[in-house]
Amino acid sequence: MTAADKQGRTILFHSPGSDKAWPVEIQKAFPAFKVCTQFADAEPGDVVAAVVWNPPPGMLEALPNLRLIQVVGAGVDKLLSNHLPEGVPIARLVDPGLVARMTEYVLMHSLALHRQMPDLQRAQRERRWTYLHPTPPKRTCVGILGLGVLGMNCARSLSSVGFTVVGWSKSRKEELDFPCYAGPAELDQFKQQADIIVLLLPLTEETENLVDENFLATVKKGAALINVGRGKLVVDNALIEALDAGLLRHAILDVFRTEPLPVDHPFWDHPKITVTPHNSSSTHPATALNQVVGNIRRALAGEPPQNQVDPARGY
Ligand code: NDP
Ligand code: OXD
Repeated sequence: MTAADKQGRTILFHSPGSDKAWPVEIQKAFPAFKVCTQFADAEPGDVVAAVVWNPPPGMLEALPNLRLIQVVGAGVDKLLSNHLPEGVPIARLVDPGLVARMTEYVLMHSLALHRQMPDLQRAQRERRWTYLHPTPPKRTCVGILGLGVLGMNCARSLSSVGFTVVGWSKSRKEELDFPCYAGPAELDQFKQQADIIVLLLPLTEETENLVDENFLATVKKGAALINVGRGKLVVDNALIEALDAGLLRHAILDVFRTEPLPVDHPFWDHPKITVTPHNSSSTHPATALNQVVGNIRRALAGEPPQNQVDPARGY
């Protein structure tokens, strides 16, 4: 009997609300395995790989022979906030489709903010003919906090349509064709330049509440904010106060501390806030299946997965 014969034969898929094609396609790729979409249908000791999005606490710890935790998304903050089985590799997705949709969203809203669409829409609602002079995108600096897979692609795309771009990340990025700052000591230099600030950071102990009263007090006056990272990067009250005081001119919010955003939350009808329901981007089997299948095959062969997450780093 080979090592492969001794290992379990169940793949658990737990991602309520995702595309129904996921478990079907995984089953096609692994015909000799049982793909369970319900934890209750799986024999815990037989599960070798768990493909998950926000699994309930305790579920993964109950699988003693697990070899891979594959997240069907890019962010792992929720997953890492659970107790997880020791030593089981965790992989996140780097999905070209997710990158492309996120880039569209950031580009679309950066263009709309650059062309002062919130002011024009307000003027229309009030039946005011308000001529706002259009300016070239070079005069608008889009600052991206988080120059990872998503942030870097957004930066390239924004540059290609003519925006001035600056970035900020944890480690220094060399040889980029736009200025990039690194670490807390250089955050102010970044903020002094950005007319539109895009949050594409993971939620970690270091980034939680980064956009607080102090942060907002030192942004360029009248800057705009786009948050597509995670809701907890931003302190809600501080954001509302900064908008009301005119420190910020508008905020585009796709992610929230509590999702769905509670119906009585003040963000819903704030005149300077645009709310979208965490749909700036999403992962699809058409562009991400190969990576999931490849990682399961690697796990079965005893190899580390692609796009492995470092739990100590938090992303
Ligand atoms: P990556 O891991 O590829 O990139 C993260 C970036 O953030 C890196 O550049 C990293 O710096 C930087 N970073 C992390 N911690 C810090 C810190 N303390 N200070 C400064 N920079 C920091 O992630 P992705 O680009 O794939 O995704 C980013 C986030 O976007 C996800 O974690 C998720 O929360 C969110 N997301 C939201 C979606 C939505 O639908 N709204 C969809 C998908 C993702 P360094 O390069 O030095 O490591
Ligand atoms: C993700 C997300 O992290 O959808 O993939 O937010």
